[in-house]
Amino acid sequence: MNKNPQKPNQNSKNSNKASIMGFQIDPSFIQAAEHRPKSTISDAGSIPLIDLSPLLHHDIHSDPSDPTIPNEISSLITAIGAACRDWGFFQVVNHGIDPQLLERIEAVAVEFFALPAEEKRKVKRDEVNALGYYDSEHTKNVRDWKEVLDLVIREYDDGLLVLKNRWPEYPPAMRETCEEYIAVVENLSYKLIELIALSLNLPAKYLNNFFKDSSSFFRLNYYNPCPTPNLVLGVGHHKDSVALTVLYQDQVGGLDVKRKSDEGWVRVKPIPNSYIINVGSIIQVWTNEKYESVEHRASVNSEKARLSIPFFFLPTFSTNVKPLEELVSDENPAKYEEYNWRDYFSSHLGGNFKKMDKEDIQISHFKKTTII
Ligand SMILES: O=C(O)CCC(=O)C(=O)O
Repeated sequence: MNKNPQKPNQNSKNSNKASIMGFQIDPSFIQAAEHRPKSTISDAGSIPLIDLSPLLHHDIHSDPSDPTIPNEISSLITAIGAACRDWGFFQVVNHGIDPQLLERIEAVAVEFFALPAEEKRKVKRDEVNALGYYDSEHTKNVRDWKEVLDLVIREYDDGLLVLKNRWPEYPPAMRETCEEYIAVVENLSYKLIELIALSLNLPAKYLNNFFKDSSSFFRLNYYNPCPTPNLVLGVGHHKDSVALTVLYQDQVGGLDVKRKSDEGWVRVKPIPNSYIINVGSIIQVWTNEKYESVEHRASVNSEKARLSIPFFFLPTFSTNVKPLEELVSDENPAKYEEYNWRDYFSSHLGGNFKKMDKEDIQISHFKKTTII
């Protein structure tokens, strides 16, 4: 890991730096007092840990009421259902992805972010095509203390929304390693979505069709050390608007999750070769809130750079997202109006690109009002 990396580009001519605790910090990074992270955040009582090793020995049966489902798989389905309901987050081990591939993807990512700023800017995101390198992303209108490289698994261009990968020339192994990685992490995402479908008493492959020609994307997040970690966030508090996030992180730690039971922040303890899975807003709508998308954020620290690699598992852009018929009833009517995934996704891009005067569109905007 590069121990002396460059800061997010706060040296640009436009930045008005303020002296904070003796450090020159661009004020656009500074979080409002109520969102600043405490330095004492604990990893005790954190998200459930689930062992996926039963999947290494058994297939996933398609019918949730099939009496021949092995006990180990039934227990796994129950554990995943409980984690989605109670936490919206869980951590998995024994997922079957080769640890050497994880080492290789970490290595190319670290090598890329250690390149000189001019080299990284050769693949910089712009207002037309939202993919590539970026160091000024905003979450809820506050700048994140991070650099990213965004890529999609399937390029897209409908004239208004353009998503074309910008592959860096260096490190030379970047493209091949990412493509190899994407294939296996997508496969893991399918297994997880099948277990989630079974936990909802739906056939295992019930949700799979939504992901045919998926709009899934893949991000490398790099958080440089920060002299004032109590004032900024690597990624501000947010909920993922995706179906499922499948995140790999290095051993530094910094992902904080808002615990549903008491709304307290807890740190996710890094476990070697594990993944952190969270339910996004699309699953929240599909399940009519049985499973909810939960707030999380990335804290930074003053000593070590941190790398995280989320894979955002997303439906095809033409999907109209609405509560699944099987999960609504007279007693539990649909809580959301239908929305189009492409339009929703596209409306978010501007807000991530720069500071805006208004908040991004959220699924709460599609929530039906209850008349009593
Ligand atoms: O780096 C992390 O652990 C969290 C990243 C995240 O929430 C995001 O990229 O949306």
